[in-house]
Amino acid sequence: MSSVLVLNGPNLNLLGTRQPEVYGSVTLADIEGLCRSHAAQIGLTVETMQSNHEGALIDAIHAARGTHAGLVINAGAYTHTSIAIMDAVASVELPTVEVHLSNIHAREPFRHRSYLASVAIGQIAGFGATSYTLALDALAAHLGVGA
Ligand code: CA2
Repeated sequence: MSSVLVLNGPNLNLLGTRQPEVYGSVTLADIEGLCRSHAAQIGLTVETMQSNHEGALIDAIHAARGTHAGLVINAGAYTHTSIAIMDAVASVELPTVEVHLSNIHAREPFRHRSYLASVAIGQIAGFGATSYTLALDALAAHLGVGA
């Protein structure tokens, strides 16, 4: 069965504890559980990882090569700043879906730029936790899993 790495970046460990008006009330554990159960329904397995550290995220992306068939990444604020994460995604040559809970294009201008977008197969933003299940669906379709 194809395995997907679901990576979450800085501050996403705080989900459900602060700013519910922006990010909703679901916790990261809720999202990871949702990803696991949805993946099982569509013929994928999921591994999850969260870090507040850019280098740790890059190490996880490098380690995904040869282990996972694709990536789902919410890089948090690193989305808008990190050429290093963009380069890591490009280097592993794994199909990657960029996800965001909020609609980054309807927020402050500095959130409109995504360095990841140019190396991802696509971006899903604005659907809360559902962004993640939509990303898994898109990756499954791209991989031809469950077709
Ligand atoms: O909408 C998203 O998923 C974001 O990636 C979330 C990032 C933000 O910097 C991006 O522009 C869009 C921030 C995650 C911070 O999460 C928090 C959760 C609860 C309390 C505080 C921060």
